[in-house]
Amino acid sequence: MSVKLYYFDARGICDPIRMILTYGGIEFDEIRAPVDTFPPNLPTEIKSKCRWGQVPMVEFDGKSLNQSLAITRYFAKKANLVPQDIYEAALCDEYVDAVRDLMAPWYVAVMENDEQKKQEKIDEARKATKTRFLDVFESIVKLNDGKHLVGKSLTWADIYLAYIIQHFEILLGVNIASEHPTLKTLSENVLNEPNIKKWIDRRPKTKY
Ligand SMILES: N[C@@H](CCC(=O)N[C@@H](CS)C(=O)NCC(=O)O)C(=O)O
Repeated sequence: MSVKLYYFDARGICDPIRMILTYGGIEFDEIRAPVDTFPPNLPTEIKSKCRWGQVPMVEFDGKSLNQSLAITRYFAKKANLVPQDIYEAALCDEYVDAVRDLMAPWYVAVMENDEQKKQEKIDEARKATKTRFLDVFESIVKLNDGKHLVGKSLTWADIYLAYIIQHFEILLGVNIASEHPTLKTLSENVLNEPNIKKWIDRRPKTKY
């Protein structure tokens, strides 16, 4: 399988795809558009290839796939990171959707350029996400096996959550799971999984 992955020169919503491809031993080539502004502009030659005018997009076997979660889930299936049981698979979908909802207030802080206001936005994001998302995720993992969100082995939902915790730590210098020891451990375990670590060690060091 030869995979061509289009995105910006950034981690963004694409790095979980790269982590899962590496975890699954699926080789991929990347087309990385430059990030000169934030938010960045997608060059027309890439935009025109994408069904919805946005990246990430992948091409393989003469086909293309768009929308980050569809792509992430597709390669997660290939890499055996989606449970066979359809309820457990749907729980993974639910948790990934919740991680995406959790991201919104943190991105407000990322977009703020004034340092004092950024700190206020970080505090607001902490308040907005603590009880609604992070406490809930913490108790889901505790009530499960203490190590995973779903079942007893790694799924793409664990990878998504761990990735987002790390992403905002890099972007904002804050550990969004600092008050959630179980999530902190889950995240460290996922990011230290040897094949996932392989990607983290080799990925370009980008701001976003
Ligand atoms: N729902 C889409 C959102 C994709 C998206 O927002 N892509 C941004 C980069 S993170 C993009 O292509 N921006 C350039 C543009 O819209 O021209 C997904 O999850 O893939």
